[in-house]
Amino acid sequence: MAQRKPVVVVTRKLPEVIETRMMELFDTRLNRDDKPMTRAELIEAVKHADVLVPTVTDRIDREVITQGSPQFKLIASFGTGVDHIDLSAARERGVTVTNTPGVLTEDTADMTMALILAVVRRVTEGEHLARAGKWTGWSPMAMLGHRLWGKRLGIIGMGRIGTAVARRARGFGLSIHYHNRRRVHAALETQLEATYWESLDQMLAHMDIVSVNCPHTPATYHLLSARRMKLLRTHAYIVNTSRGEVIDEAALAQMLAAGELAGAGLDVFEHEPAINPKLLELPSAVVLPHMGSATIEGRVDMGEKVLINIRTFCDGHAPPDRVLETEF
Ligand code: 8YV
Repeated sequence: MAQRKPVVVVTRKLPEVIETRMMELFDTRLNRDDKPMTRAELIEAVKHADVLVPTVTDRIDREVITQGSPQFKLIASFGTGVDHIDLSAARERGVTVTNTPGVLTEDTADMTMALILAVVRRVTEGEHLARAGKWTGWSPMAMLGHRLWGKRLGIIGMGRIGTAVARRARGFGLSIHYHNRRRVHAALETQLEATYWESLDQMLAHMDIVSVNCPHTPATYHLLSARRMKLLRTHAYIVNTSRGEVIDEAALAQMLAAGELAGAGLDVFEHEPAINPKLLELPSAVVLPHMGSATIEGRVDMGEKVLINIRTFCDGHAPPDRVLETEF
């Protein structure tokens, strides 16, 4: 890249400290009012930028990538998931893609536990009841949920976040089961006393709670299809802090409404920010606005990673968080 400072377009508002550093290091165009960029604005951006810093809310598809100018060489995404970026189009155009793995693992795992607790122990239902002034006093049979201790948790996707969830879940007395493309290292399995299920179908049929922690890829789209969710027992719960697309949301809403599943804790949705209206009516669904990684510490760490990725790339080195298409 030439000696001039690289032009960096940031699509959303980031923590102050990150924006300040970004301005110092690069010829940066910030989005101060945080209004999501339109498709036309994104295309305009790649026509003038060397580097684009998008988030999960920007769809960086083939059409956007191919309209980039020859100097457009890096997509330094602010986030771990890269399903909003067409990786093969980027590779074909010689555009490098980086993400921010690792720094939101613990926060997302915390939120997964929060959702497990909320849905199984009816935390939000109870809160709504109390706030609505409908609480008439303690009763032995009121607001009964289920005991977590001793139940089986099936983790779909035993990567960083899945493993962090497993560590926490053990403290709550849950036994750990998992399905993953590859079996994890034996030492980790032993440490977590985790049972590997090669067959997802088999695992689902035996779980009390299922946590989705795999990325959204063509292979995991609707991994929890209507057919698969029917394998779950009616007392089972589903929690998702990964990507909405991994679950057939309409089928899930239907099954919850029909009492074919006990509940669901969802931080992510198939058509964000839209949420299937059926889910919003169901007390057995706990819904959050994609806030699994929303801590100030996490956002700053993510920003630091973006800075490092841009800096190393522009200095002619391999950026540490380069995303390879083969990983997804
Ligand atoms: C991020 C996420 O906040 O990193 C991810 O993959 O899902 C979120 O928690 C978001 O992607 C930021 O772009």
